[in-house]
Amino acid sequence: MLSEQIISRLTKIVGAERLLLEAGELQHFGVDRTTIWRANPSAVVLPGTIEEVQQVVLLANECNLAIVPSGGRTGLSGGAVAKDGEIVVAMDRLNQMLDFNPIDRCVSLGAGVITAQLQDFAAERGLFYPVDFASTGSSQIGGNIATNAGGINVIRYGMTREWVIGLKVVNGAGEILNLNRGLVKNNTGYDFRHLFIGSEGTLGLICEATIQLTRPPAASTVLVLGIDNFPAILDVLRVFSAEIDLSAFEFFSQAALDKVTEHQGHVKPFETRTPFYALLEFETANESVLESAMALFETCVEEGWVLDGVLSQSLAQAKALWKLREDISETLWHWQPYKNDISVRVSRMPDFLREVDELVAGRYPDFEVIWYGHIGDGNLHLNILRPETLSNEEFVAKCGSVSAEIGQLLAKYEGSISAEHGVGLLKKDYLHYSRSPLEIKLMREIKKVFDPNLILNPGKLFD
Ligand code: 2HG
Ligand code: ZN
Repeated sequence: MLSEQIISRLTKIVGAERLLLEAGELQHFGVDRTTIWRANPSAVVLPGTIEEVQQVVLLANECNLAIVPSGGRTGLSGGAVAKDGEIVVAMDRLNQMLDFNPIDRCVSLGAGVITAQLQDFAAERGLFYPVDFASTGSSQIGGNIATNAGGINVIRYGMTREWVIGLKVVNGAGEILNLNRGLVKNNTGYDFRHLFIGSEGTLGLICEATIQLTRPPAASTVLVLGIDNFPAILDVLRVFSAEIDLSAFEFFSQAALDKVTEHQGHVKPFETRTPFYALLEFETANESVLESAMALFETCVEEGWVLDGVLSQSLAQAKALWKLREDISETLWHWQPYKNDISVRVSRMPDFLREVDELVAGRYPDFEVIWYGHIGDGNLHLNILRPETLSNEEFVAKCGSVSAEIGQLLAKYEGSISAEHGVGLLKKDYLHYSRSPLEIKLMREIKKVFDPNLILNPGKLFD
């Protein structure tokens, strides 16, 4: 509970209508997509300017209040969960396009702009914002930057980090930093912008960003292949990427396809059932790319890697094929899945996957594990479905042990416990499998530089 005095000071900063205290509103703004923690913020504020954000942070420092920054709350690691009476600072009102420059091909915008809005804004000007993933309809740019969001085009365009050329943030001390100011080249010492990208709201609140846009791709074709075994997926990746610039190379298991076709009513790509499926996308500006793709498909069939396949003949078909992959995450919410988002170097994936499979099958035989992910960049989404016999608490506890064992394997394979979703609350206990004690110590010290009173998103990333 906040004191009357703090409530009145917050009201002065943002106005009575922008200070939310009702139980329903607290519930709404206090969680992300995770279902493990209960929302329990003490208040939600909706600032309308960077100066208002600054005032809230200064007040929090003065009165020792914790802040949870909040974007579209589509996160999957609990990074935006407010469970301990924190003040949620929601960026929804910082949702303006501020400046567009066609020569620099960049746009400055408020952190609360929805990702799809930015994509549309770019398209309307003959440009392209390439970071794309299933929740672009509700995720906000500020949250994407705070988690360095990845998605389905990373092999071609990189992660969010690649597209941020300027940032305005309020750090934990309540100071405003205007970082990099839209420059492409700027070698003037430490680039703080990159420290804030992916910092999960632990160093500052991202209020504005300048985003680089690019030329739109030519029309694309989607190819879905039925694959005989996991190592064969990598053979397919190798031969295709040797000849064609792929914009996506995704994979999913037969179990994932079954769930998505049964629950969403999507049509199967073809009748043959295969253990794994790969989805490839590439630009087809000219016929020769299609000819190469067909020839490569035949090679893959001859080698015995690929058992069946379908090539999109229209934009509508390409979109329908994408849905088989993109709707998996949404479909699996039905089972309250425990999510792992891990990466290893692509070349190590078959051995790693075999070891994880053996581990889960041997030690947790009642768990159904659904595999899918962005195989082209080494990122696997391993979703464990909750068996009906286990309560959510029992299930989460058991999955924690699985994560620790997978963490040990990741350490052996020099992989990452979080490829793209971030650490948040969900993975902080496993951070040490990917980062050395020295690195974690230095991260804590860096946090203190930007957030000396440790008021920003406490308990996220590390304790
Ligand atoms: C995806 O690639 C998203 O579909 C979500 O990153 C993954 O829900 C997941 O585990
Ligand atoms: Zn993903």
